[in-house]
Amino acid sequence: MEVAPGAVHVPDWLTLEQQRELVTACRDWATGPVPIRHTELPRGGVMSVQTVCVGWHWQPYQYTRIAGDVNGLRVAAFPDWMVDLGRRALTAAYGEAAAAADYTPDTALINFYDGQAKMGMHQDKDERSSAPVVSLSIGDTCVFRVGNTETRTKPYTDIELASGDLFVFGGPSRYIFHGVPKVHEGTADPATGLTSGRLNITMRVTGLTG
Ligand code: MD3
Ligand code: FE
Repeated sequence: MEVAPGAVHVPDWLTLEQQRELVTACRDWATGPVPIRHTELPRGGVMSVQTVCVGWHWQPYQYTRIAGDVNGLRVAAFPDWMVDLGRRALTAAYGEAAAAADYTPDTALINFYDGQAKMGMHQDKDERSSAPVVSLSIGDTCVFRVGNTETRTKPYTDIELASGDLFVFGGPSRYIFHGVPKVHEGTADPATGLTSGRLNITMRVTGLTG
């Protein structure tokens, strides 16, 4: 379902088994080499969401290989199977005509939301590539706010993102304002391997080398 030009929602895309495998992989990443943490914002304050990165480490407003704001260690490598998953996600959202083989994500931001966590309206502009962003949701259902490219306020559309849902943001929607105003606590199916909270994995192309 196309929510805005280039913004395609594919509900229930991941099987339960894929969700369980992703939860296991994310648990491993969350415990090292660079553990999951509440990202500190440059103007003071910390995000309510907890984030761990793979491939490149994100901190506002840059990507590095080394997590200078956490423990100074290099983040885990971006696995080949995730490149593959990203390509299959692109095809699922945009169809066979999408040049999915040319899509090579090199970083994933893994966000964990407890029942109180939120993400304010923002644009993702730290990547030096305008390639699409692939988002996968596991666990609790949330309200996801899809805005516009001009302002962080109205008009926006609220949709629910549930466990197994895929969302791809490309083309004119790549620089859209978006956020997560609410997580519906306790809605996760324990069969996903997550007994509470919400996991969101976004794959991106940093446009960086080295
Ligand atoms: C639209 N994450 O990590 S996923 C983020 O659920 C982020 O954790 C949210 O926003 C989450 O930056 C939303 C959907 C999403 C992710 C990245 C986007 C939508 C996007 C980048 C550009 C446009
Ligand atoms: Fe974002």
